[in-house]
Amino acid sequence: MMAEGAGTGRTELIRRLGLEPYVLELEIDGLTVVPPEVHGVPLAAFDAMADWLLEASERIVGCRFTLEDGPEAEVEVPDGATRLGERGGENTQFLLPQLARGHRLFRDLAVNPVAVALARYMIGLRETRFSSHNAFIKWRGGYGYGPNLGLHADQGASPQPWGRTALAANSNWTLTDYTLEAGPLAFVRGSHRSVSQPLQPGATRRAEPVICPRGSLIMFHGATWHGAFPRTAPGMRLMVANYYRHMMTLPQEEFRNGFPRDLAGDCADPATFATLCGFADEFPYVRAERPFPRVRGAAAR
Ligand SMILES: O=C(O)CCC(=O)C(=O)O
Ligand SMILES: [Fe+2]
Repeated sequence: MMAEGAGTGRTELIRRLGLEPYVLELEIDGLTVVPPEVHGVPLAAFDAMADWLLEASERIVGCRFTLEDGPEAEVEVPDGATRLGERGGENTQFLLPQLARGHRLFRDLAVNPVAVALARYMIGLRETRFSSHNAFIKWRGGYGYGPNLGLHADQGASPQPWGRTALAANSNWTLTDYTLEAGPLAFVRGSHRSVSQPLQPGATRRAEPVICPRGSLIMFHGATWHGAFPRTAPGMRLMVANYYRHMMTLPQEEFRNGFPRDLAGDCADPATFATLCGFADEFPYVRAERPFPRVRGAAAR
C-alpha cells in the first residue's frame, strides 16, 4: 500500500502516464525511444513542423530546401557550426535556434507531457527548466562529425565528477526517418553511468545507431555519450532538440527575462511553459525582496 502523500512524486507521475518501460530503459541504457502512440503528438504536427523548418531554412540560406533533395543550390556552412567535429568545406548541417519563438507547434512540443515527465524524472520534479529549443538541419555528407562521430555528453559545461542526478536531459524529436543511411543519432548504451565525457577510443567502437521512424521521441540523460553517424543517403534529416536543464545550471537560451510572455501563454500548457522558463524563480534576483529588521517601534516614531 502506498503511504499517504505518495501521489505527488516523480515516480507517481511516471506511473500515471504509464511510462515505466521507458524509465527502465533510461535507467539501464541512458536513452529511450517513445513512439507516437505514447507521446501523443500526431504525425500531421511533425509534417507541419518539417514544412516550417524547410521554409525557415530557405529564408535564411537563400535557396529552396526539399526533404527529397536537400538544398537546391550549393551552400557553404562555416566550420564547426555545432562544435562537434565538423570539418570546414564538408559541413552539411546547421542549427535553427529559438524555435519556441517561431511557432506554437514548437511550444506545444516543449511542454509535451511525456517528454516533460521523463525530463523531470531524470532532473527533478521541481528543478527542471528549459535550456534551448533547436532544430538540427542535416543533408547528405560523408564526413558528418568525423571519425569519432562527435561523441559527447550534453552536460559537459558542468564540472566533473557528475552525480547520479541528471544536470540536463535531452529530447530529440525525429521529423524524418532515422535509418543507418539517414545519419541517425549515435549513442553508447549505459554510458550515463560513467558520469564523465566519453572515454576514447573505446566509446566510438561501442557506439550504436538509434534507428526509429519519423515521429519518434528520443529521450536521453545529460551524461549519455552520443553523436551522429554521417548522412550518406540523399535528401534531408530534420530533428528538433528540446534540451532541458537542472535549475542550478545555466541555460543555453535566455528564457526567464527575454522570452515573450504572450507567446508563453499561447501553447497547450501555459502554466508548465512558464515554470520551465523559470519566470517565477527566486534566483538570480535583480533586487533582493527580503525585509530588513527595524528597531522595535521605529516605524511609529
Ligand atoms: O543529431 C545530432 O546530430 C546530434 C544531436 C545532439 O548532439 C543533441 O541533440 O544534443
Ligand atoms: Fe548533444
